[in-house]
Amino acid sequence: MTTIASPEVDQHQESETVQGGLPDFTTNEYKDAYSRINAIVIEGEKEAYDNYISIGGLIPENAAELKRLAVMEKKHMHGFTACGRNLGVTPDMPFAKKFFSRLHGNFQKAREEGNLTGCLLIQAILIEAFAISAYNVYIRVADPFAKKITEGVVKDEYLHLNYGQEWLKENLDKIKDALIKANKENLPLIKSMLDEVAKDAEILHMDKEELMEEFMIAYQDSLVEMGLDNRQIARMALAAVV
Ligand code: PL3
Ligand code: FE2
Ligand code: FE2
Repeated sequence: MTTIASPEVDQHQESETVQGGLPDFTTNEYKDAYSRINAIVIEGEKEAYDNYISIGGLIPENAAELKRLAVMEKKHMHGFTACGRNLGVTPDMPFAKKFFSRLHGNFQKAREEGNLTGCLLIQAILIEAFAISAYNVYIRVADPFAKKITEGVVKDEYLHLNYGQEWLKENLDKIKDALIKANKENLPLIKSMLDEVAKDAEILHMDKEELMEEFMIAYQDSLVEMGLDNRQIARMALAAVV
């Protein structure tokens, strides 16, 4: 009776993950994980559409531009729907709705309060940075069909992040306190969403550390661009761990 796993097998599996080898897209395990991840992305793009339309209601003079961003999100949603269909996967939409529910609730609350800073931080900074990190990592391990679609999508997500960043930058003096408060309430949600998706992401050969790194790069870059100093950025980032 053998009780110890063969070291050769372990090594082989590990090197596949570390080197980011492509997974087998046809296994039940892959498809099961993909049914949740694909749903998250579809739901995220759908909510992003709604959120940019809502933000347009709060900045009427930018409503046309925000409508253009929203339309891109709808296109992303259709693209990712095609990715699931291409693999023969049915997205688990109820799971995805629940996955976004707390963040969605905070966005609705900010919107009702006319808290534009909160709305932009949630959608244009946190959700977009989350999407950018996930899509950049996914592109390296996606099937060829999804890779092509995701490459097109991620370019748009930088535009969306940039939109929010520029508005927050222009208004920074007035909104800094509201920004810090909204960050404290919402960055921890992003962290727990990342924790929640990590196991399924691993099956897609997406590494959690890499996702966190990519997120922090996009998030911190945007805070630098807004004009926050190192100490303020460190404080804001630490809201994820306390
Ligand atoms: C706004 O433009 C997009 C909002 C989507 C948020 C997505 C979060 C992604 C999470 C997890 C990993 C997925 C990767 C791959 C894609 C099929
Ligand atoms: Fe998008
Ligand atoms: Fe976006």
